[in-house]
Amino acid sequence: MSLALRSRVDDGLSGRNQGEPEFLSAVAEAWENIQPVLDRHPEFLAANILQRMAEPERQIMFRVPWTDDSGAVRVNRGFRVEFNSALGPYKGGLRFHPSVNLSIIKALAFEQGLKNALTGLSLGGAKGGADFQPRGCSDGEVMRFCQSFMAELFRHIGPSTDVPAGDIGVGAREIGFLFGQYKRLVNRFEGSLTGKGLGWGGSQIRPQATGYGLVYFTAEALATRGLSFEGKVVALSGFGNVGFYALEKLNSLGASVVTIADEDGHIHDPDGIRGDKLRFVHDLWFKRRGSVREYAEEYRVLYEPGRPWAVPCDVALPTATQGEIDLADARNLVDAGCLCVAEGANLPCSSDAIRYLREHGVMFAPGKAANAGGVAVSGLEMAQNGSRCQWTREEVDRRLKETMSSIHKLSLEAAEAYGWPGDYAKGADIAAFLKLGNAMMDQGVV
Ligand code: 2IT
Repeated sequence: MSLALRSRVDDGLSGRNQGEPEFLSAVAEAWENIQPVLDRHPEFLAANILQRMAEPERQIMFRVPWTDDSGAVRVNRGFRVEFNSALGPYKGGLRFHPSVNLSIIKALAFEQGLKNALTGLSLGGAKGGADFQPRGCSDGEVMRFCQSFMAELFRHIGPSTDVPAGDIGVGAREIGFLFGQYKRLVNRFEGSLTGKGLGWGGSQIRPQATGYGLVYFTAEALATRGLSFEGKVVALSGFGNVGFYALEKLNSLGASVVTIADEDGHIHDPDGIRGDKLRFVHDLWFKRRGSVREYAEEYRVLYEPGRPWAVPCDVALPTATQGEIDLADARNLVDAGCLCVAEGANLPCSSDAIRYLREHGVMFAPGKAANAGGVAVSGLEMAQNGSRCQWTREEVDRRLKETMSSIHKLSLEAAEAYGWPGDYAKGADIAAFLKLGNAMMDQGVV
């Protein structure tokens, strides 16, 4: 970003948010992308929309004490950043992972506000979580942690106030424990969380939504170049809540997924992860939280430490976490012949990686557009809870597909209208900013 531009949009941002590199970089990236809007609509600058949009409406941090199985008292730090409510109740996931800190949660909450704007549903932006590692804990420990976490969070959330969901480290088990404690504390059965079990207020397709949506979005992007997933080779990283269901959908569309990865390394299976292997991968993650090394041992394929991005592929789908594709990885992807990168995770690609991919003609789909399927189906879960009904699988899948298609169209049209044809990153930020910015303008100085 140029110096003149920086001073135009920064307005003390870095000074007020020291020690928060993830947050500053998420905002800088978005502000750079929306420059053409500011040139055409100086009223946003006059109303100081940028400074207001980069300041969370409320940030909650709290102590989460719990007792482990040995009787020792442990303490974690809980967060909920309620970023923007101009479009609806605060909405966004909870992440339990040792890397969680205020900077990451603010970055994710800021992104979530823009993402949610793209869904066209009435959803504000938020994110939360704790620096807690559920992996390696017993069910009892996870339950006691969730109950303690909710003992504080419950006073801040509600179906029309703030509706958390899952994210990394928060799946069906954790949502169950959190919901049980919430209901006990408020004495009301209501939709204050999404990702609930199908038998108690959950929606069809919610577990699959982010992965399926990612594939639907990417298929639309490929179609703009006359391509489809049929016969394409796909490199995938995380194989959990997002990656596994993407894997499933990709197989059904005739693609061949040749890699999966975890924090330590990746496997390369040139025959594709299909048939029985899919069940193995399912159990590896959802039952055992095991290492991909086990896959390599079971099917006698290559295991290597490090990321999977140097493997020859047509499409790369980072589905693990933030910061998993840097400039060196982007170079590897270009050299490996990759033609499209779509973010299933939030903020997996660094700014210089994104620039490099774009400069080398690789289609790039940003997470706030490509992975919005999860929160979109959360929005549908809220609608079903509000009317005390449950839609069929086909109905939810149809709406998910429609939503991804509409986000794709919105992003492309905004990119075209503001002078960046085909640039999904700029298009998504511009479309989201216009939706959120205009709502804030209409609602006055609040
Ligand atoms: O990053 C995300 O969009 C999510 N973790 C889902 C949020 C939600 O409220 O469903």
